Amino acid sequence: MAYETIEVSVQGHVGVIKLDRPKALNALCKELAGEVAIALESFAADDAIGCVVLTGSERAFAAGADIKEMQSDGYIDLFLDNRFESFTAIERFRKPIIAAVAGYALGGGCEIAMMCDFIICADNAKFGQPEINLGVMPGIGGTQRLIRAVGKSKAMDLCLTGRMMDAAEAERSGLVSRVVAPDALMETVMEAADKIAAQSRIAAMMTKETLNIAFETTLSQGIQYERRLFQSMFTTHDQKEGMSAFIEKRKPHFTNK
Ligand code: DAK
Repeated sequence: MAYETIEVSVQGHVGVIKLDRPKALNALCKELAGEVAIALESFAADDAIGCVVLTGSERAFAAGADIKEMQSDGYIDLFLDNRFESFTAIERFRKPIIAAVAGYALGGGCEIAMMCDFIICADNAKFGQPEINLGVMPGIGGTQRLIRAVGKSKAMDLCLTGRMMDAAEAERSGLVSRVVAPDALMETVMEAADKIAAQSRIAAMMTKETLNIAFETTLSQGIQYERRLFQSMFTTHDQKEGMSAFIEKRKPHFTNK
């Protein structure tokens, strides 16, 4: 498939999606949203892929939704094409997905980074939900995900003032898992992605699913869910292989069975 707004590649067992609209700082347009969903669909169907990385350029992960594309739209335009619904492909993606963020991750850019399982960023990263400066508000889950990630006070501060926060503040507040130098970003992220892709696919996918369920359930329901999935893992070859390999002092060879 020839993509216009993203670059898609495979490195080992890792699928990489690079947002690629440099002249607009990777602003998210309708075409880009559709292409990201198509790329994710193909990685979901590809048994060789164990982890995906979503990234942008060194200057911008994505500076938000494309303001020029939507400025003249009305309610009916957004309603009829259900604008950006296709980004839910990121939250529905069942294999692990990491956001590698350098530069601006603003508005919709911050929102799609937060849809990923975790964010590793460069020390030049700037996060924010500046929609209020445009007379609107976050609309791809930003209000809901940011408050869960960083708590009420900082989420309110960011969404109501529209200010940006730097990488150090993002790490302090728990939005990102690690901050590295810009030229070390992809190496660090690919190392994490390779590690994840080499795990038992079943264990990785069940672990992701179980962590995510914490946002949807009570503590006791979540713990029960975890216990049941944990027990179910003892039906897999990968559990036998992982534990045998430990006892035999060798590396496990997982077969995703
Ligand atoms: N959209 C379109 N073009 C953008 C853009 C954007 N979000 N951000 C930057 N660009 C373009 C600029 O217009 C400029 O283009 P030219 O003038 O060269 O043609 C080029 O990228 C370089 O930008 P700057 O010249 O402004 O570069 P600076 O380094 O001076 O500033 C900046 C970088 C990131 C601080 C600045 O560009 C900026 O403030 N950008 C806008 C950030 C922003 O407000 N983001 C939030 C967008 S609103 C929806 C749900 C959600 C949404 C929409 C719909 N539905 C459910 C329907 C989401 C909304 C948003 O994300």
